[in-house]
Amino acid sequence: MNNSESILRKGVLDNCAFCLCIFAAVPVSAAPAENEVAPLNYFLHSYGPASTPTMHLGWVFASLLVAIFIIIALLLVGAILRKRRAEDPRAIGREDEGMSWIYIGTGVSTCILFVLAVYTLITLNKVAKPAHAPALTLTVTGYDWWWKVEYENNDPTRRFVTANEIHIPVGVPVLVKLKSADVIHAFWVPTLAGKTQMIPGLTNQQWIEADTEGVYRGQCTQYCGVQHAHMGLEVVAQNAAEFQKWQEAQRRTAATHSATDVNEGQKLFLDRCSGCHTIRGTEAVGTHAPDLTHLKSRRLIAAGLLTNTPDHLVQWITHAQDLKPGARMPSMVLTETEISALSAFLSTLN
Ligand code: HEC
Ligand SMILES: [Cu+2]
Repeated sequence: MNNSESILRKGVLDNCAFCLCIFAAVPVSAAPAENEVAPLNYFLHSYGPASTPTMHLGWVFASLLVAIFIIIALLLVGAILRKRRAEDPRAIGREDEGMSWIYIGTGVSTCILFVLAVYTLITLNKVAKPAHAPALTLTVTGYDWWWKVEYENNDPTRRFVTANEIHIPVGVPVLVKLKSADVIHAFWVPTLAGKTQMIPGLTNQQWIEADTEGVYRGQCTQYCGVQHAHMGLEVVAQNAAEFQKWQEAQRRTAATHSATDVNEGQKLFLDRCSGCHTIRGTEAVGTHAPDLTHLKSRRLIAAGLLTNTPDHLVQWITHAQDLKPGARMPSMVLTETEISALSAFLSTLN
């Protein structure tokens, strides 16, 4: 089994683990430590005010439904075990016998459903808007199968673009405008907020806020094609100083270097990759693939599929179609010398 196969298998296993976790839903009380990924199976936990009311609602619904299930199961078992009084000629029942139980049951269910409906509306209202005005606005656009992330600013020179990794400062609401470049996707970072659809031609919005520093995993939740399962993202919540530092670094264009192999790599990139990818500060201005200006600063590549190591980068570039079949990037055919020149160039994209 070659390396790319083993990586792929791990991805498949991750997905199975995710499905199992949905049903396991084990309560975990600790907040994720800094730089620890809060996995998707934390969706019954909340690390921010946009998701806390929804999480409470979820727990109330789940507890109530489990209680109702148990009560009904017990009643059913009771009814099955109950001995029929054979000597009673009315044992089978008159037509109207037991109707009062139907009235009581319907009445109780109606009251419970009414209370839940009111509680749901109150919750919806609570999460509709943040308590104070958002400190930051982002536009996230869904593509088959990755996320473009644009940081807005009144000053156009301070705007910048990145992909698949969203950084936010802790403790402040962030407005996220949601668009799609192709089909319907849905943005979901379960520990921070509910799901919102990304619909072509429409701009939806939602807000997210993290109470504690950490990395929160997100996922597309609207089936959008063959690689839907590998359309993940990460939200990295940082303290204000670190976030500012990150933002300043992202605003810079790519640094130029004079080493020969780096130059060779850059030429190769312009020839082979710039039709799709942008590297700000170079002539690469492609718009249908992730912006790679600060590729090295990201934790993961290919929308959460692989960790961002030099080895994985080479495997991705040469075997994209084995690792993520159907992805909108071809497996690039490159010689050993081309690979090392390209790697040298990519390693400068801090
Ligand atoms: C036909 C368009 C196209 C070409 C040509 C192309 N790419 Fe890509 N590339 C993409 C798309 C689309 C993605 C996103 C794939 C996904 O995650 O589903 C991508 C993803 C990547 C990523 C991962 C970025 C991230 O942050 O997730 C890297 C690195 C990358 N490409 C490097 C290259 C290099 C180097 C070349 C040239 C040798 C190249 N690409 C050529 C379209 C292209
Ligand atoms: Cu999807």
